[in-house]
Amino acid sequence: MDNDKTLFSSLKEVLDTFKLCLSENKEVYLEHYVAGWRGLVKFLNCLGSVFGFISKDAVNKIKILVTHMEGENGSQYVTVQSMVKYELDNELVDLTKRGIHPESGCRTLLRLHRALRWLELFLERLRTSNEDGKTSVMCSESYNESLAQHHPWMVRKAAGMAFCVLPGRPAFFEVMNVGPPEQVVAMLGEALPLISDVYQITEEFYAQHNMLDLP
Ligand code: 1Q0
Repeated sequence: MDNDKTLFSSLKEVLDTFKLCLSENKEVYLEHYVAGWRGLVKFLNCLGSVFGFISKDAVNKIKILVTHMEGENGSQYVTVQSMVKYELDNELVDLTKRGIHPESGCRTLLRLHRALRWLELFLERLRTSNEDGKTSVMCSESYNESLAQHHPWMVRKAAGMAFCVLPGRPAFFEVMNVGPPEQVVAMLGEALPLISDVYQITEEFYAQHNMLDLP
């Protein structure tokens, strides 16, 4: 996957993947969740090598989840809900401090889940911004409201520096390859409620199981 240099054709396709995440009874399919993140990482890679440390971490987390999904207990890793139940029932999660399960599916997914909140906040700002809106400001505000609260000082600092070199809104819209700005805004308006649903459902499920602070 590290060597996957194929460019995605449009951000719409990536965001559409998140639509596929929800089953009829509101479970979150890991396969599509992971596919969505893969697509986002490709997008991130298009923005330049300063984001390499972010994309590396995301790729690493995706790989951990895929290893579980393709492993001998893969049938337990179909949805977020089945994964959580399986890992909790079999004591495969470090609940209070880091221990013998540093790569549990639950703690790994939680990191991506928190990043999904950043994505939701960022895309919402992008959607409602005007032509001269600053992507670096939108990005850091969204980060401060979400992921930053879980990151140590060094990571926050490095992230802040990377945000400064984000391209402006017009260049961003272009890389998204969705069409003219009105179309981007419309696409975001359609995609965001679904991303938000996936986020909320995961959040509530993790909360019910007291797992929002996994080490
Ligand atoms: C567009 C700019 C992208 C900015 C992404 C914001 C996220 C910043 C995160 C910085 C984290 C970096 C490195 C490592 C962090 C880990 O310590 C942390 C915790 O893990 P652990 O194992 O140490 O407990 N990891 C995380 O918090 C996971 C972070 C995953 C970030 C995944 C970001 C993938 C980004 C996709 C970009 C999508 C852009 C789409 C926008 C489209 C709009 C045009």
